[in-house]
Amino acid sequence: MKMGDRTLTHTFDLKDGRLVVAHILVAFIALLIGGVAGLLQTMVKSGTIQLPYGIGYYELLTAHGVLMAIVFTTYFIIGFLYSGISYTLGGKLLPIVHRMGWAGFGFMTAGTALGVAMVLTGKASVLYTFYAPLKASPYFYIGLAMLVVGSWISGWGIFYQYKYWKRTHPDKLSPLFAFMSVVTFLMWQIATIGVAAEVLIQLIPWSFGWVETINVMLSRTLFWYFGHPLVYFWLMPAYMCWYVIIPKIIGGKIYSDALARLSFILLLLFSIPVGFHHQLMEPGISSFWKYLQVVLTFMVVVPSLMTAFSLFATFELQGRALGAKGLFGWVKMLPWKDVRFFAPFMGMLIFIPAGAGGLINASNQMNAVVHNTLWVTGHFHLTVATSVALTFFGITYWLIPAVTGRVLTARMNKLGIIQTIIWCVGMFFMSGAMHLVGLFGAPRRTAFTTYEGNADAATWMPYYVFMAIGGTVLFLGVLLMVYNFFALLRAPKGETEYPIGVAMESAEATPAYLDRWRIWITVSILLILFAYSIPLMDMIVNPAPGSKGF
Ligand code: HAS
Ligand code: HEM
Ligand code: CU
Repeated sequence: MKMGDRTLTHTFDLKDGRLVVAHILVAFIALLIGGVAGLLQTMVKSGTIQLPYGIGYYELLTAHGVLMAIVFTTYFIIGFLYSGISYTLGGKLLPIVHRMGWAGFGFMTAGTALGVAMVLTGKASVLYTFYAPLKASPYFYIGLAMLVVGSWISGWGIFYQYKYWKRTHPDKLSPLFAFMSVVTFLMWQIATIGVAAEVLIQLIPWSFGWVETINVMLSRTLFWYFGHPLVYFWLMPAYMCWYVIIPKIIGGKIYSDALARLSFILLLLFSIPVGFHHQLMEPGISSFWKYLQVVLTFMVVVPSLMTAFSLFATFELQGRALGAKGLFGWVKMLPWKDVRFFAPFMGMLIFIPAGAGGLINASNQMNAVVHNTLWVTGHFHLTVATSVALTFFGITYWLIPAVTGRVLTARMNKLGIIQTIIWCVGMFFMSGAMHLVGLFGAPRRTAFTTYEGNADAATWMPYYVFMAIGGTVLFLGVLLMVYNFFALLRAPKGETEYPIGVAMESAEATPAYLDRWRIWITVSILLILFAYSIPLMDMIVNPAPGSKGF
């Protein structure tokens, strides 16, 4: 069959399926090991246990952050996006793209193995944010660089398949899933330049001892130039599921293809020039540039509000089409017993308080209250560890069967529902306690301490206990999810649909300018230059005294 001839109801190419499964497999192994570390952290913090064999708390915390926030997410994302690219852009990957997918996987996996080995042997206890002056073995940074290069190769594969499809379908609107994948990886491509520069120019020479000191301010700034878009790199694939997959699963339609594309373009434009909202409490950046980036931060909230709006619209219209009455009657019509809907939906619901917390963080004065407290840890266990993670879990239940030629059984569906509930309950306790105790000033990134009997610190203890209870429940959730993944790999053979939604309006309703990549890339780069050029130059030309490593 010629590529491009297939309609959107074909079965999945099983050879591409193996590439997808390889990525998801690594993701769930990372989730398992990261989950063990997370559980131990809550135990240590509450004084329940002490770490054996001289394992340091920061070794553990680095392993947790790296495995969860970098390895679990990146592998899942690439696996998911490759599956959708294969399915929607011609029904299978071009041979060269298939090879690029495996090459990216190989690079990333070699880099991950090296980096994680350094962390687990205590040679890289520098936390998942790894900026100076904390110093790791150079091999940790080399591992990171390989991970990033591997992700680039995979991203280029996506661009290649997209370009080929456009060339062979000159007058057609590209599939929404593919469009969104391209935006996600364009954003990733631009954002990772910052971290690549930090690792190659600063961290590697310094950790090898070729230079004695390092410009800490610059290293933090380059990191956060990358670090904020990193969180959107996690979020955008979850949004892809919400926009493209969920409407199909509930039997409805995508509210607006044009709105979905516009929100992704806005994410591309505004998710990068905002890193300073992680550095609001730092000296060395003048208040004007902080202010500017906070304004841009509030701009990047707009596409999330657009997303909330169009999801509500899809749900309500579908509910009413099924005969729902009254203001909220449509809520009852949603397929609550289908884990493919239920898990991502709980992610959406929890994204409301999660995002609200983000708005609090981004407000300068309130940032002074919450910065470096457990409040922030609470914030991102709702965003990435719940909204994003639950959406990824929800995807797994149809993705694995679809790409391996199997079916989701009623029993697995039920286990999935149970897993989702466990996760929400565990996170309610853990993240809830983190938010509260953070407001009382309890710092993040600390092991157990009584602060020499300090009376205020003593009042934090009960919250730490709730964190440990929540952490234990969550760990059960991790175990069940990993079990579910392996069980799905051995589910009964059969056919599972790859659920791609269709839009309510016709393709002509999507304006062509949304596809003008050159314009969007140019605007994105201009915004970045605007927000970063002067403060960066200032850091390079007038550096603070260089720092040795710690
Ligand atoms: Fe954040 C720190 C600000 C979103 C992750 N964030 C972090 C860190 C992480 C993280 C990992 O300005 C810590 C980094 C570290 O280790 O130091 N964040 C924001 C803002 C947003 C935001 C303004 N963050 C995220 C997302 C993340 C994430 C998404 C991961 C996936 N964050 C900050 C700031 C800091 C920060 C400061 C630094 C703090 C400090 O001092 O260190 C916004 O993008 C949020 C916008 C979202 C909304 C919600 C829209 C709601 C939707 C759901 C619709 C639901 C439906 C269902 C339809 C406004 C889309 C309803 C149906 C019914 C029936 C009810
Ligand atoms: C940090 C527990 C799942 C990402 C932490 C901390 C705890 C914790 C207690 C804070 C430690 C401190 O500041 O001293 C858990 C438990 C989990 C879990 C029990 C489930 C079993 C996840 C998931 C993700 C995640 C699924 C992301 C996908 C992070 C990150 C940090 C963190 C990025 C920050 C590390 C740092 O400050 O360097 N986790 N977590 N966690 N967690 Fe989790
Ligand atoms: Cu941010």
